[in-house]
Amino acid sequence: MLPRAMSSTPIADERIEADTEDNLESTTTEELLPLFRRMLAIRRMEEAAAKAYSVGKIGGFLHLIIGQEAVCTGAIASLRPEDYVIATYREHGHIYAKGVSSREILAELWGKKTGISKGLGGSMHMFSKELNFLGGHGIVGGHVPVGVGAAFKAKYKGEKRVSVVFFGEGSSTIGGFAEGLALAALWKLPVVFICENNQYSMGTPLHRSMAIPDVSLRAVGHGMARDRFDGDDVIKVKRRVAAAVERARETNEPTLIEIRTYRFRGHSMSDPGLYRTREEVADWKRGDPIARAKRRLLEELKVDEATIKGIEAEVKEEIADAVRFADESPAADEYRKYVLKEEQ
Ligand SMILES: Cc1ncc(C[n+]2csc(CCOP(=O)(O)OP(=O)(O)O)c2C)c(N)n1
Repeated sequence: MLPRAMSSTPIADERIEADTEDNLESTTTEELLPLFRRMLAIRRMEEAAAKAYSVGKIGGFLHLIIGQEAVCTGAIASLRPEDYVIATYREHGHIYAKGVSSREILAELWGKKTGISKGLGGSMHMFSKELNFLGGHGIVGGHVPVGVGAAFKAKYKGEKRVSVVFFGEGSSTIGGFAEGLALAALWKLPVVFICENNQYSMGTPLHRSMAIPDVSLRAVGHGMARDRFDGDDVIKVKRRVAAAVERARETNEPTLIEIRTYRFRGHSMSDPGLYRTREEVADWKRGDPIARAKRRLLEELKVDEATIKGIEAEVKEEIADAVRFADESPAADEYRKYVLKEEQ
């Protein structure tokens, strides 16, 4: 048997340079301000959800994306409304970035009739046919071929639509991921695979589940374009994903992108996160994508404090209103029957 070190021989494929350097993309206030607002709304919405969960307003599982907001916000900002997005159970930010309101998202979490899946899907199963959001999936990696299927349909019908598939690094060791990549490359489908590498699959770090902990290298065996970079700058995410989206739209070439990020909270609400140190978490928090965008707005783009404060107040009100809406909406009938055990 080969010694371990020999099996990780560097693999040459530099069609697209892998990059973890801190090279900021230039931007404007007009571009960054709305993205800052969107990221902040996602964070405040999920903080409201965590609070509601702790007092029993939300049942089942709840996986938050706090810390990772720049990935879904930047990536989805590079899309057209007709493009498809499919994601995992950590999808509240993705569906918000696709255009579903915080009211409909929180109402769904609360199990209310007014939720985006009529209160029947809950945290892991949010869908929007109108906005081309294909879920919300609880089976790790199982949704990857579904996203590839959407791209197949788009190409078959000559629609010039792109399908963007989000997944965690844990998906990249799953059969559906391998099959999805293989078919997308073979059939030249307009897909962008986005791995949100938040360093842990539940409590397992990547190097304990993959011999080569560089997810983007999985593209090489399929002759597929790839990219790899840090996901704390929303503008960088938007630009780099936009390049892959354009390639998919114009040439039907798929791309695998690995974006390095970090979740500040546990895997789900029941995870105390004992597998990582406080120092590690604190270190990643220094790269908080929202604080970073705010600093860029204030220091580099010279946006005045009052404008930022105005946006923060607006977001606070949006989420307070969404919480009120969710509180006051009627429970889904099935929820009342099976969970609350009410007589109908
Ligand atoms: C096929 C399958 N196996 C196991 C699980 C249990 N499970 C739920 S989330 C998770 C970790 C996935 O980690 P990753 O893909 O990195 O995504 P993250 O949660 O970090 O966003 C596991 C193993 C599952 N839902 N589906």
